[in-house]
Amino acid sequence: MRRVLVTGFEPFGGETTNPSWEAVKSLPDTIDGAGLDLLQVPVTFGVSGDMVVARMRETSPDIVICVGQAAGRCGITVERVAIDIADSESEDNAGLSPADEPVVDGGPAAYLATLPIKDCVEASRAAGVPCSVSNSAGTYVCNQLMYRVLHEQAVSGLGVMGGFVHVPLSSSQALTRPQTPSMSLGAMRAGLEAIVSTCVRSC
Ligand code: PCA
Repeated sequence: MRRVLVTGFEPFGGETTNPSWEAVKSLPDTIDGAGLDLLQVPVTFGVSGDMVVARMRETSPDIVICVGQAAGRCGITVERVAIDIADSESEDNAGLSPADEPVVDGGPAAYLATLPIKDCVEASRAAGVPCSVSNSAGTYVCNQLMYRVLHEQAVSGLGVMGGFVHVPLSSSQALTRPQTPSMSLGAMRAGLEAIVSTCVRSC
């Protein structure tokens, strides 16, 4: 049985929920015969990467898909690349705000997602959920986590696919922010399910 590790984040930046975890925790136990392991991680540089890498070493998932919130984006976005930079003026949940630091000392400048990103986008669209490729996961905690996952897969040789998916704010987060793009948790879940299914079928 294929194993898929899917992660979501705790709330940050003054929000009381994070739609990445709300959507991830609603995924089924299995998709297309693959077993899902769902993990919530903190919005902290270092610790979030350490937690996911530890889980990968424990359970050897074939596929790792990390999910995070990207306020301001209109649809689901499948990230193409993670860069070896941690840089943020806003603090993470532990009060860290690194400037121009490497995610992994001496690591390559970037890793490309090993998920079939275009097929994932098409699958989400076919499920009726707006989705596109993003060419930057930023330089905050999400980029750091994507980089750590791809670095671990590259150096350990374990696992087949890794990548990162950003979701917009949920409709409930945007209720009083009418100018802010949002999506229902049900649509996010449907898009993520289509993405996981695509990865499992091409693994
Ligand atoms: N989004 C942030 C970190 C946690 C999350 O959900 C990001 O895009 O870096």
